Amino acid sequence: MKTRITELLGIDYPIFQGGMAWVADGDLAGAVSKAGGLGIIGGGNAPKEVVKGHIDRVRELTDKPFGVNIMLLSPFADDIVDLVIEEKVKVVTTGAGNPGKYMARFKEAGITVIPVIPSVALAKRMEKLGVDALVAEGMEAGGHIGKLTTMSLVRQVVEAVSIPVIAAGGIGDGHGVAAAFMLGAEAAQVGTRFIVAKESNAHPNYKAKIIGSKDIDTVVSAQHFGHAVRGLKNKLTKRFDEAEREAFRQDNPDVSIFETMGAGALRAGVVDGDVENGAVMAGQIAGLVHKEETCEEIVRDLYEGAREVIAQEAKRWSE
Ligand code: TUI
Repeated sequence: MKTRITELLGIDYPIFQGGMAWVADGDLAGAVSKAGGLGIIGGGNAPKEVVKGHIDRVRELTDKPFGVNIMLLSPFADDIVDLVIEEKVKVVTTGAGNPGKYMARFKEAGITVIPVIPSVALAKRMEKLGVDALVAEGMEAGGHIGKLTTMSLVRQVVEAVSIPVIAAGGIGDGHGVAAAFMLGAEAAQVGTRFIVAKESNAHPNYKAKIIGSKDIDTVVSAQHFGHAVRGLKNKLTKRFDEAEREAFRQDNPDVSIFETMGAGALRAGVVDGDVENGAVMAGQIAGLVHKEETCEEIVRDLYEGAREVIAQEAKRWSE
């Protein structure tokens, strides 16, 4: 099957693996790309040398296309932009901001640019800037999120732009992928399910917490004073909730707490496996993620699952 996205990128399946900070390293991205999806290295807050190591690792694992996600709030964002150009990375996704100031350099380098956007306004601005496609990410997603749900956002973005759209947020199996296509998306991005992949180096405690979670176990922290972030409930999110309630009571709240409380928390959760005091980012679909599987099994299940659902429904609707 072909979409503008599979054609643009030269991938076998219309499946992206989200570029998750600390989780999406060379091993994970390489395994997803090898399986025929688009593996994406999560730049996160990592310095250039670390991301370079991930790029080298993907290239050891496969010759297939892969991407790098540049997290625009990172102090190293400029360096990662230099790196993807030096390394001739073909695909870049961006998150947590507007990549406008880098566009001329990306285009000059022939890079396919795919910003993640949380609203129609930003989608239109990005299309005018000349980006190649958009990931429309709903607030079901884990990590830093906007305000709209995937259902509402994807449909409105597809209607508002002519470039292809990849749906993200709340997609964890073939049904979700099929739903994304029903909204007009031409690929789906999946994060949470890949955290528990066999090739994922996320700490076993983190994987176990996702596998053991149910639909209502995620919360959004720092919604009102910092950057809204979705993750599994734990001691850290309780402390965030308390700080937020306290900040609401004050006329001039000290919001720096929301930056300091986050610093290092993601590493603690993902790498050290401190799933109580660390950040355990995950999307609302975590309750659907039941077991550890290889990236090949996950990509295949997402694709074949969607095929089956779409074929069944096509039959039903044509009768
Ligand atoms: O970026 C993500 N997810 C993330 S980034 C991240 S690291 C982090 N940790 C704590 C606080 C902040 C970041 C963890 N998860 N997803 C893509 C995404 N991009 N979601 C929302 C956005 C976004 C938000 C605002 C994109 C553009 C934007 O533009 C604002 C503007 O400048 O107009």
